[in-house]
Amino acid sequence: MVTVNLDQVMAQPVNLDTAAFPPLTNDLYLRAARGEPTERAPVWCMRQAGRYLPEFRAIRVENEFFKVCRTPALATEVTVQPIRRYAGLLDAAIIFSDILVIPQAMGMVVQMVPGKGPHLPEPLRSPEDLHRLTDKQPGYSVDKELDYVYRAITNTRHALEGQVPLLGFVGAPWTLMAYMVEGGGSKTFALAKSWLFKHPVASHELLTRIADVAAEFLVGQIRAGAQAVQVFESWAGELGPQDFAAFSLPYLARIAAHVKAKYPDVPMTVFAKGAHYALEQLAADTLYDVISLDWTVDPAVARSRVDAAVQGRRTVVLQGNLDPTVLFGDEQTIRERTREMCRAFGTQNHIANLGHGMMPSHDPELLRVFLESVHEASRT
Ligand code: 1CP
Repeated sequence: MVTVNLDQVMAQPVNLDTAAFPPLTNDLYLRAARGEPTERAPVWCMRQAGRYLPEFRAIRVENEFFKVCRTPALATEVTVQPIRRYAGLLDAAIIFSDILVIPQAMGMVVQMVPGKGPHLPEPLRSPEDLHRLTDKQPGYSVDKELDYVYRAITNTRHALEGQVPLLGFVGAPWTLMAYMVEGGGSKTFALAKSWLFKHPVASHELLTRIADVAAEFLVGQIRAGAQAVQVFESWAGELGPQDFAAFSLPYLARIAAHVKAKYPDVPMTVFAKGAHYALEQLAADTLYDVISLDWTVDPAVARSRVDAAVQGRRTVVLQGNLDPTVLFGDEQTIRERTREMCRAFGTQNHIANLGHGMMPSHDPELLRVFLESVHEASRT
């Protein structure tokens, strides 16, 4: 039985004090992300706060998606829900928000359509539409537009009571451009990709502007209390190597350079889903501490390619990468596949995760099996 007392959630006092956060009692994720030795691999899951959890759905019944994002008490509650349910098993929390808060903060209308996902009713149809974006208007402030995310982060840091670190995140420029041009998800990305070839100059302008908003936003999230950050390039795999090198990699690198100049010690992760061909460039040509892998990449192969690319100049940590659909299998299969995954990564310089996010039809108790299996399998 799931009971969520909304009145009680809303009655929680909001704490926006960034000067004194509770001390962190589990720093496994942060140590692993910095390439320090760990007694086992930390574990968390992309989309761990979400629709597969009945306690999340109970909140959503009465609250529109972006209202949850904009109300610190609600965003905090859904961020903490998986930490509470899987007590002692998760090693990080990720702030409840969405990658599409950036297009919104640049003046676009974004709706979350139940059962369908994001819908942008007035997409960018041609380069002239760039004038509609607000980020170059006088007095524009990323921090003002996205202050509600900062408030949610600060409040959540207090509510977590130091149990696990809190991650911030942004969508990467190409992925956000794809939504802004397509007006939503897409099977072929024909509109967004045609921009790259028809309007390369305008595409680069748009990607640069998104990258600069994203970088500022990550800096603000860290200032508000995020202890590590992840950049989601979910549609990297729609680009081949040549176009990834031109339209994704430089902007991923730009974001990391900007954030690292201000916060060199805050771990940064890049998840370029489908860009297996670019592992060497991500390792050698960007400042991300952690490269997150989808399940199509063999962990041992990834490890050796990344090590060869950096040649001992720095440690690159790998995150991932169990196929999320393995969680549709039985317990024994999940245990075996998780053990094999942990063995393939080795016990060090690895953050265990799925190769992509949790899905609405996943059974929460089978996620528990995955988390327990990582704890058992990755102990040194
Ligand atoms: O009705 C609902 O409640 C909407 C479901 C939902 C949720 C729970 C959406 C709509 N977004 C989120 C939260 C979310 N999105 C988080 C929160 C924290 C967590 O991970 O637990 C995060 C990190 C995201 C990031 C996100 N949103 C990505 C990148 C990660 C990925 O999965 O590749 C992407 C691509 C989105 C877009 C988006 N938002 C929502 C949906 C259903 C989608 C995908 C739609 C599509 O396939 O185009």
